[in-house]
Amino acid sequence: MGPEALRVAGLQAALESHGLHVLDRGNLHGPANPWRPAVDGYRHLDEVVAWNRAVHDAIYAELQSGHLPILLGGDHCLAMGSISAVARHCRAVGKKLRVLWLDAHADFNTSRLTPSGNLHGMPVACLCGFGPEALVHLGGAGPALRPDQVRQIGIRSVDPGEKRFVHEQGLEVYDMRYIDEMGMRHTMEQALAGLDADTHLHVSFDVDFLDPDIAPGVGTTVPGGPTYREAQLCMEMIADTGRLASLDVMELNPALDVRNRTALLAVDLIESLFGKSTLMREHQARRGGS
Ligand code: EXY
Ligand code: MN
Ligand code: MN
Ligand code: MN
Repeated sequence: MGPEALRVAGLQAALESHGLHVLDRGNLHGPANPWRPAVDGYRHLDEVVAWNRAVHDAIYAELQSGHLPILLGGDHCLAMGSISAVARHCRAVGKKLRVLWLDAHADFNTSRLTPSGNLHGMPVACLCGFGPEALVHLGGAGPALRPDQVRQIGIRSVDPGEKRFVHEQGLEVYDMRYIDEMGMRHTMEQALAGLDADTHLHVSFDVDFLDPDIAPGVGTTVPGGPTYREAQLCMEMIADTGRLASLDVMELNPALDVRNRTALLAVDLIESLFGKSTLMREHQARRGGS
């Protein structure tokens, strides 16, 4: 239902209003959610593998056509499919890859560490090589990512074993305490440092990154997230780099939303990610405004 809510909230028209050409490829298809308990530490592994293969193939095809793919979700486990396709594409064209993971959660659990068995708590670990074979090798031999390619922003809910593993693997995490103390501007300057013309920037935006007061339409709300203005600045600073080359918008659940408010906010933020404020600044400059 997440992708449909984003369509109803006007995502395509919003992007087109900024001069972008948008192709809606429709929904991907895969097995239904069986709602079964975990087996060997994973819930619904076969279904998650099938869906991620479909996502991988769709995203890889768009990248090969020279497009900027936007994956609408849906469960954040699907970022395994999109990012493994992005990593495969970067290897093929000789680009560096940087992944910004905007989320309340680190999503760095393994089958041994997970408290739930839910694979949406494990995609970053799987992408870094810590997970079942079928998910680790979605985009070919070897893991899609090294931990030093990832920057996590907005984190405020990490399980105890997961926390130890995040530190052990040296992930660069800008948690809410860091954002509170240093501000979003400094945080984004750090997270975006070192990008150059040869860098493909992928943003994986879990909508639960946002404070639940402004974004109630997600399954796993965690209080104390970025405010509307902090989230806007985050998106605007990403847009200013000019390096955004692929995007996931995940975990939106309209059944938990209030009058599609979270979907409308997500569209607003995606517009900023594609340079809405930059365009407004240029417009003001052309008119001689301040
Ligand atoms: N860390 C918890 C778990 O692994 O079960 C919660 C994960 C929630 C993940 C949400 C989608 O970002
Ligand atoms: Mn989920
Ligand atoms: Mn997530
Ligand atoms: Mn999350």
